Amino acid sequence: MLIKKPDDIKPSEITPESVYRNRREFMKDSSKLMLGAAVAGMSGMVNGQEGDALKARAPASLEGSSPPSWLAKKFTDIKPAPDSEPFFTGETLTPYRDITNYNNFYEFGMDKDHPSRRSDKFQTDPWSIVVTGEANKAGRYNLEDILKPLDLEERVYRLRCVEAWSMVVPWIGFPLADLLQRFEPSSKAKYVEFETLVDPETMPGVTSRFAIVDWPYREGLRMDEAMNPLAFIAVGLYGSILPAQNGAPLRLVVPWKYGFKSIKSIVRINFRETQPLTSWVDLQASEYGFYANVNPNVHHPRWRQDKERRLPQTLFSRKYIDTRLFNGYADQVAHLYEGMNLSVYY
Ligand SMILES: Nc1nc2c(c(=O)[nH]1)N[C@H]1C(S)=C(S)[C@@H](COP(=O)(O)O)O[C@H]1N2
Ligand SMILES: [Mo]
Repeated sequence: MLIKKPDDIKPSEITPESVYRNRREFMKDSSKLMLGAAVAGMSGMVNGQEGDALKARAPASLEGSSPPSWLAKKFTDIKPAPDSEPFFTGETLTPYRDITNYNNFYEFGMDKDHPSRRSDKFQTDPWSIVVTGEANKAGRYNLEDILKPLDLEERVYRLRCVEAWSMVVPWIGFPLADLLQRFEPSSKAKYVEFETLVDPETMPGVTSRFAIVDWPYREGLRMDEAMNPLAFIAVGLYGSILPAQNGAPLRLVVPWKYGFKSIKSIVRINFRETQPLTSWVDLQASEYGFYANVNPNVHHPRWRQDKERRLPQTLFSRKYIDTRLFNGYADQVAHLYEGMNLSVYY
């Protein structure tokens, strides 16, 4: 066992990464002992004290405003990612600091550090989602009811932004399909559309005269894409709840598509018969498509897409790696695009 006792751990050593690694080792060991049975209270057992473990993993921006207790409780029982692709990658995890300070979330501003610096007023409790369109169970659902029947699991995915940087993120959440099926989409539902909250009081980017998006931020998927087991809704990362800047309280994660498809802070889900007009297509259809599949052979009109800069980076070292078709998830998703010309449907 690689788990240290609390007395051996200096406070400076308790980083989100160290807690996460210890917990992961623990989960692996326990699952062997318990023959794969779900292990309750893992985070608590790492440090011996559940409260401390949660605090150690909580992002700085959430200090003082703890998550609602029903949500914190869900985080004590997370099914670990398996040790193999596609729900896990052995690539080095991008540090917590980079994942939570280098963000695109234009509702808070256009610079990479705006979302982390300007989101302290953002409120995620209470939160509800309105479900509309081609579904038998349309209506308004509050977050607790949405999450109640779902078990949280971990997915370690690559995230590739259309701007040609990438990260490896240990998300916590559940398959998108498990959520959508509960709303009983009808046979007319060919697409699903998502919308982000617009709150001028807490999101300085939405009233900025530099804003380029026609709010609300909108994204969408074809229904068969949405039902693919890789498509995920994240409510946390590195074992703790999502910080505002990463799309709290819940955001989409579509790892084979450019990052802009992974819409944050969702307040509306709309099932439709026709393809929705998404924010980036609306903004510049010649540069950004509805499909937005990661593709090293189809370049952006203004830059190439066959390499990417893997974070973290320092001023002195930048790591460039080859970009892979469908971001390395071709085995899982290539069949969705059979017979389609990917330079036309970019
Ligand atoms: N609502 C909303 N969702 C969004 C964005 C945004 O500006 N607003 N940016 C997108 C882009 S371009 C990327 S690359 C990812 C970044 O996610 P991260 O900040 O968690 O890494 O979020 C996506 N989701
Ligand atoms: Mo992006």
